[in-house]
Amino acid sequence: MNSPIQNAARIVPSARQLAWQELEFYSFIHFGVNTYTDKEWGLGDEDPTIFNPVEFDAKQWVDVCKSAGMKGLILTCKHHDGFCLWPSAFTEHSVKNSPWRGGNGDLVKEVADACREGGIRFGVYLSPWDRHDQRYGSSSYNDYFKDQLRELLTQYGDIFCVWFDGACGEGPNGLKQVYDWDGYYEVIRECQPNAVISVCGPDVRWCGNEAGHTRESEWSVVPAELQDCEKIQENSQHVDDGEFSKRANSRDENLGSRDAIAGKDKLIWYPAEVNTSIRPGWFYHASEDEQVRSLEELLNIYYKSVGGNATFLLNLPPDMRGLIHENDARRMAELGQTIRSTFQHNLASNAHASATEVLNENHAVDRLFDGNKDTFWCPREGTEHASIEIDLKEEQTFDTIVLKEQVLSGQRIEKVRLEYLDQGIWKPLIECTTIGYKRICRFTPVSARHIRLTIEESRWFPTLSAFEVYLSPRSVTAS
Ligand code: FUL
Repeated sequence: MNSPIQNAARIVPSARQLAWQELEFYSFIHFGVNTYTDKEWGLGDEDPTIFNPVEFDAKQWVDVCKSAGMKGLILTCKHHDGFCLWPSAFTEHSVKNSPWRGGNGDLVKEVADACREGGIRFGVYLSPWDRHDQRYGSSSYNDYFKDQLRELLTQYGDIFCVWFDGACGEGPNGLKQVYDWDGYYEVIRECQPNAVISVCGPDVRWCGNEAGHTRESEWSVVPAELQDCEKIQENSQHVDDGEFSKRANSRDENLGSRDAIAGKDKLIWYPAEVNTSIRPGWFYHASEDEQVRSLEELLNIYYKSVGGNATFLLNLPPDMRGLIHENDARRMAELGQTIRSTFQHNLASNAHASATEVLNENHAVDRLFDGNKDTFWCPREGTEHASIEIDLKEEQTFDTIVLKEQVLSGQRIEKVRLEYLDQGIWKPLIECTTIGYKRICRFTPVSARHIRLTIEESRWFPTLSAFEVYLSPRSVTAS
């Protein structure tokens, strides 16, 4: 019989979860009537004629995303105000009654096409909370919502993600809606089986805050109860019936440790996404033009999310022209430039290594350096501790080490220690906890030829598919 920990170690991602995780970094685009009213939440009574992005250029959005190294884009096709960025056949409250493109435009299509042409993935945000539609609060609203999902999921090519927010406030008639989540999921699985359903969905977990904070130990294997829609906002307009407070909640700090999973009936693969905005608001406000997050802040969030076994969903709100503002665009280009130059040259690509134990030839330790995500080193089943000595073949200066588990086999590593050899003495470099899909370890630059990785705790037996060593440009400039 397997132990509970062994069972946890055997839980693996679905193909759609793995494909999503590999995107690592992608954008959120909040755009709609709020862009023109300077609001964060529209009331639903906005006149569609206010929507007129005269300089709208989907290619500019995609180019900005690509300059930062993003591999996807998620568009707010409909936010809480109910205004649709595509000419839905099921409502008049959409671009078709705006002056934009003479009422003949389809913004979702232009963005989806630009993503495809630019080689990035396209995803949709569709707010279940609708402050405009009169059907809200009745079962016919659920039908309306499913009809809209079908439109979005059948007319715009491949969709990588459907992003659901749990907001459930009152509609124009003062009623609240009982959402038919299972019915929504069915439509998505039917129309876009490869798309992940995020946040209020079964595939991708909300990290628990909108500020860009990440956990030190991010587990993708967590109690199944987290899968329930539990994005409860502090705002009084959102419902919190207290039901969720008794159970594991995506805001909890400790979700996947041995303690956190002990005694839980069912565990699942449910990886985290970190979502935040480049500015204080989700929608564009001219008053925030000087509050674009600094390069330092964004890099930090990037390293802690993408480099902390999560993905990074960064919101870039286009302005009234329909363009991503110059300040945001400039910051994205700087961010991309820094990330690209940091990870350009892996100083361990020709390294040699030895491990305390190797399962067999297929899992030899040189698998760490072959650049192939599907090959991996591992010791024998049941070996929870191991250490690997890496010889870079010559002394190198570095400040960043990337570690990757082979998550197709599960997430198992709980604690590792990195050291470097300095004149015959092993000196501490850094310690960290979980690794999962990717852990980016950063430290003050050191010069060394030998590095030692000690896996101090793991579940069942660890796997590692990559060990990469880099020097970031900041350290180059500083030295
Ligand atoms: C929240 C919404 O209420 C915000 O307006 C925004 O869309 C954010 C991503 O999710 O719940």
